Formats: sequence, structure tokens, C-alpha cells
Amino acid sequence: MTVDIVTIFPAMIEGPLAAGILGRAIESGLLDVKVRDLRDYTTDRHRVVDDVPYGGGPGMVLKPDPIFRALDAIEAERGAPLTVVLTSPQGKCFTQAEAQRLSTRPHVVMLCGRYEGFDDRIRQRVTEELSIGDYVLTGGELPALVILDAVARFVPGVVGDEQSVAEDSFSRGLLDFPQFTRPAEIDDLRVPDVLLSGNHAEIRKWRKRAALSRTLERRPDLLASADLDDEEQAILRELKGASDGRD
Ligand code: J9Q
Repeated sequence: MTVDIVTIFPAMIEGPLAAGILGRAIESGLLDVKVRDLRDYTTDRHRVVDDVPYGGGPGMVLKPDPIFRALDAIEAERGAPLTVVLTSPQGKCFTQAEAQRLSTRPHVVMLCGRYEGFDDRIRQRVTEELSIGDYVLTGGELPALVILDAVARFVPGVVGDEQSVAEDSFSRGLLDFPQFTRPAEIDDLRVPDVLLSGNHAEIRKWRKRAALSRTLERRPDLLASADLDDEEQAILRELKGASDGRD
């Protein structure tokens, strides 16, 4: 998969992509990330990328012409219409399903905007406008990295263990069950006995219950669209009964 990232702060993208699982995916050629400095697509001596807003007001707005020029250059290189992702608080909510969908594209462009925004006419060229959450950031670089991370995990080979990608909590619509490793006891805190028992049927059942219980407590909204098997539905009814009248 190839991802072109257009930004006025290339270092904000390049640093994080040098390390970790994405760093390895890039080294191995599974992922090709091209970081493009928006200033390279200006035509004036001072390489100006922003300007004051028409109508007045604080802050600066990213000029449309360098962005159009960057997209034209990428499109000419690809020789095909582009998938262009814009991150903004006005976008639709980025989800695990959206990550999986984008991971099937051979090529994606990500536009990183600044806080005050773009000239709205660039939305002509945007195919998906995505928000990573309801909070204010200084720019679109971190959201672009978040989306790239979630998308790249679905590219075959990027994550060593394909099973962990397929079974990931959000793919199932539930939170993860708690994990433990050695030692079995620390500061009087013991790992649940069932996990040390070697009884795999009991372990499986304990994990199902723990995942459901956590989801019910912390993210009950997820249960509406979770796909639960018969056993999970029974456990959930039991857990709901047990929490009835509490609080
Ligand atoms: C570009 N706050 O916020 C949430 N998802 C994306 C964003 C965002 C922001 C500022 C600039 C994206």
C-alpha cells in the first residue's frame, strides 16, 4: 500500500514512522509512505502556504492553490483518480470498519490541515473527510498518523500475527478481556486462578465473561452493535441481571 501524506510539517510525520511496527513495514516495503512538503508545491519566492481569511477574523487559512498543485502532481504520477482523506473535526467518525475499508485501497492521499482550516474549495478534491474524535488539535498530522496506524495494521504482513488483527477487540465490537503475565503474584495482587489452571474451556469462558462485563461497565454503547454468539448473549443477560438495581 502506498500513502502520500501532504503536510507543512514533514518532521511530525517522519519521526514517528521511523520506529515500531510501521517503521518495520516501511523498511520491508509492505508500506510506502511518501511525505510531501506542501511548500514544495508553492510557486512564490517565499513559499507561502497560508493567507488571511476573507471576511476577516483570527488565524490563517491554508491556500487552495498549493494543495491543488500537490494533488495534481500525485494524480499525474499515479495516472488514476485519487482517494483523498482529509482529517477534520467536521468529518465523519473514523472507525475500525473505516480503517479496514481504507486498507483495501492500493493508494491513499492524506491531507494534513492546520487548526484554522483550509480554504473550503479544497473539499472538491476530498473523497473522505474523517474525524478521530471531538477535541481540538493544532493540526491534522497526528490524526493522519492515527488513521495510517489503524489502516496499516490491516495490510497483510504488517502485523506479524494475523490472528491478533482478525480477533482484535473492536473487530468483534467488544472491549478486550484483561491480560496477565508472570509473576502470578505481586504486592498481594494475584492473577485469577482460572488462568493458571490449564483448563482451556474454563479460560475461554472466563475471558468471554470478563470482556462482556468490562464492555457493559465502560462502553455499554458498544453492545448495541456487537455480534454475540449464544453463549455470550446468555452471559450478558446474567451480567445485566446481576447489575440490576445497583448504583
Ligand atoms: C485537523 N482538531 O480533530 C479530530 N479529528 C481530526 C481533528 C483535527 C483538528 C485540527 C486539524 C484535524
